[in-house]
Amino acid sequence: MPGPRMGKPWRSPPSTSCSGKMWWLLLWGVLQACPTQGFVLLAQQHPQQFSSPGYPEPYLKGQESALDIQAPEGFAVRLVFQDFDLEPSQDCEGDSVTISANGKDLSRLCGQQGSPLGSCPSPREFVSSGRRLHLTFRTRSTLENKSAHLHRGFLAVYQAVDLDECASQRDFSEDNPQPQCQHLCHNYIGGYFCSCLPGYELQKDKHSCRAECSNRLFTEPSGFISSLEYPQPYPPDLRCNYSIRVERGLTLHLKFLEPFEIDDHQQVHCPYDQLQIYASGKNLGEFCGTQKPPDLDTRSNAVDLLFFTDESGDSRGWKLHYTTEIIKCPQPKTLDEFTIIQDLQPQYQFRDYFIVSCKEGYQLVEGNKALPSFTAVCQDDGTWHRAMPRCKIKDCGQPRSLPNGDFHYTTAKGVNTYQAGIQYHCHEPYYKMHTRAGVSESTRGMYTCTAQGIWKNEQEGEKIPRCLPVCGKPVHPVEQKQRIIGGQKAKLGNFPWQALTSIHGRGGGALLGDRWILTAAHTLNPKGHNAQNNVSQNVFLGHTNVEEIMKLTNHPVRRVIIHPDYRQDEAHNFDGDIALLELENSVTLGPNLLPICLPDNETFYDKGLMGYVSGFGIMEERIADDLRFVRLPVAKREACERWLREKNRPDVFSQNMFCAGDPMLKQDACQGDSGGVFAVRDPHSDRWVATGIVSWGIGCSRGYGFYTKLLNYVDWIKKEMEQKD
Ligand SMILES: *[C@@H]1O[C@H](CO)[C@@H](O)[C@H](O)[C@H]1NC(C)=O
Ligand SMILES: *[C@@H]1O[C@H](CO)[C@@H](O)[C@H](O)[C@H]1NC(C)=O
Ligand SMILES: *[C@@H]1O[C@H](CO)[C@@H](O)[C@H](O)[C@H]1NC(C)=O
Ligand SMILES: *[C@H]1O[C@H](CO)[C@@H](O)[C@H](O)[C@H]1NC(C)=O
Repeated sequence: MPGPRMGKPWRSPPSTSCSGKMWWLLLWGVLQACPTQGFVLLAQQHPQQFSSPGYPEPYLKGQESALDIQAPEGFAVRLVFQDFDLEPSQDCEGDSVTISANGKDLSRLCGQQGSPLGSCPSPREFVSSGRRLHLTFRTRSTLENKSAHLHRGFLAVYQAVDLDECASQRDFSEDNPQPQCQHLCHNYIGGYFCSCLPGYELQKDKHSCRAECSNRLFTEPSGFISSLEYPQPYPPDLRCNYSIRVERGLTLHLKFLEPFEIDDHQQVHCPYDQLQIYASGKNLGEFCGTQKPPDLDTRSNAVDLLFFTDESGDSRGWKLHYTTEIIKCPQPKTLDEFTIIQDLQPQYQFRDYFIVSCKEGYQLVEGNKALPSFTAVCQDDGTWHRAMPRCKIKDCGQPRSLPNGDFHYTTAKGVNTYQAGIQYHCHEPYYKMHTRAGVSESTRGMYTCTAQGIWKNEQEGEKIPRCLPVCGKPVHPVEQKQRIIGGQKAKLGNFPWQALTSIHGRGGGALLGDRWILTAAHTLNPKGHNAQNNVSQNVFLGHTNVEEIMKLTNHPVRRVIIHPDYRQDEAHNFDGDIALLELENSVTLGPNLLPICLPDNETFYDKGLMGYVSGFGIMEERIADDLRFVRLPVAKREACERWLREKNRPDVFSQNMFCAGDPMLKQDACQGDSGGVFAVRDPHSDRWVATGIVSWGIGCSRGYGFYTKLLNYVDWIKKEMEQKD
């Protein structure tokens, strides 16, 4: 830091400082007598001449005059005698020129140039130590008028020359009034300035230096920092703050050198002087004593070293070498064996990143949150911006429950995680799993918890199987060997498809699947009822006793589908006497509630094939309390036609009907049995098949009964049942 200028180069023109009689002879410039103060000559940087009074004529004896030559601030006066001729005398006690500065005589001169007598400046140069030079010219008065000894006096040149103020600094003398620089002095023409040694600051007085270290900044990537005067004792009362600031992403390493010495105390930790180290504002420790701090990787690009000293002590201080390195993040470590760090690097530094994934069947989780992906970036403080996640095994959750079926675990029970296995099965024997051709139920029902966390079947994927009702497989089929005369009470489970309807009076029906009732159209729209009355349809299932069956749920009907061929207004035409009731809810199948199958073969209508007709209809002129059944053979079509002709009936016996019964036997279906089915056991498949619907007859228990031929309507039934409303 440049110091103050102690003087200004003098540039103003020479001027007189008083007025009076001209006394000295000046060859250049103007000089006026100044009786009270004497003369003052202002020196300039170019040389000027002056001479003794009267020069070069001999000077007068007995006179005395004084003259001051003054240089501008920061300059000294240089005086050189060009011609000198004074009367010589012992010690110049006679005539003399005395040069003094600061009140001290520098020289007394007399004699002649080239003469051994006297003390003559030959040629002699005088430079003032300050800015003034005082000159006295004295001649002794004498009685003799010795014109032979006349002397000329002197001619001199004066000028202002630079004063090297710093010379006095180097050559200090007590009587030198020049201000001292405490540390360093720098001279320049016309002045000087002071500066301080590193670590010190020039004070307001511009001369003194004080240790200044409260705000030192280091930005180089490496360097040395030491306490002041190191390894000499550090100054007292320091409040130093050495800050190192390097680029983001770099870490500063500190290495202390020997000697390390800070005033210490045996018991108290660093009570006097201490060195505190902060990295990114975090205290790394306070140090003193003679044990140097360990090498430090600060993991920071901003380090502050605070050094405090008290008023005493003579410890030598400390010195450190700091270096920088790009910051590194700790090697990422997985928290479990299922976590995979992609392309693991041997080292990660600032701005590097890593990606984490999981082994198949595992899911990234952070806390409780599942993550779609994970990336962590190395931050400028050497930490990862995100903590390592975990990999949790994928959980498929509770398997979906299978309507009318169930599942069991093929792996650990209740464990629904990756690779767990379950096996669905349907409630046998009432339900059977729907499978594609050639696929076994166990294959169709096998599900595995996949890596995606979804239960999947190998072929069908997520779709769970369906349990379809098993038709025509009563658990307690009717005994077929018995010979039946007249009607007979059915046992529970003999005809589990049997429905009791209450629409326009009592009727029958049969369960198809687990949601449909097959019945006769005329139970809904009876002949003779001209308008379609808004009547309620009650459907009961699951028992053989009327009272009991009514206690069970009434199955609400969602939809009524009457075959379009049915003609309610044609009293003698029961063609198309078929209808379907779709129940609001599926029923749960069981031993007393099972569907019947539909026919698929004309052979079911072969003459003599025995079938069963069951119903809650009228038996022997009264309403039955229980389900009863009769066993009837399929009759020959021609026989029935003939029988009708004989009776002279106008009734239509269409190809959509068949007849059954035996005029020789007194048994038949009757009113109230309408809608029930003619059930045949198919010996090939061991299934019970509904081949007909109880449709019409002539009286009860007499001759033949007429049935809707179901085989003709199977397509229609299937179509309607598949249709979703
Ligand atoms: C030291 O200097 C740094 C940089 O100027 C500053 O951030 C820090 O606060 C200072 N510490 C103290 C104790 O003054
Ligand atoms: C049948 O009754 C229901 C309410 O029970 C009514 O909303 C509907 O309009 C009636 N339909 C006819 C044709 O009367
Ligand atoms: C009908 O049944 C007979 C005898 O059981 C059989 O030979 C025939 O293939 C069956 N027809 C159909 C279409 O199933
Ligand atoms: C000395 O000489 C000068 C002229 O040279 C003369 O004027 C003066 O009167 C003399 N003085 C004496 C004391 O003789």
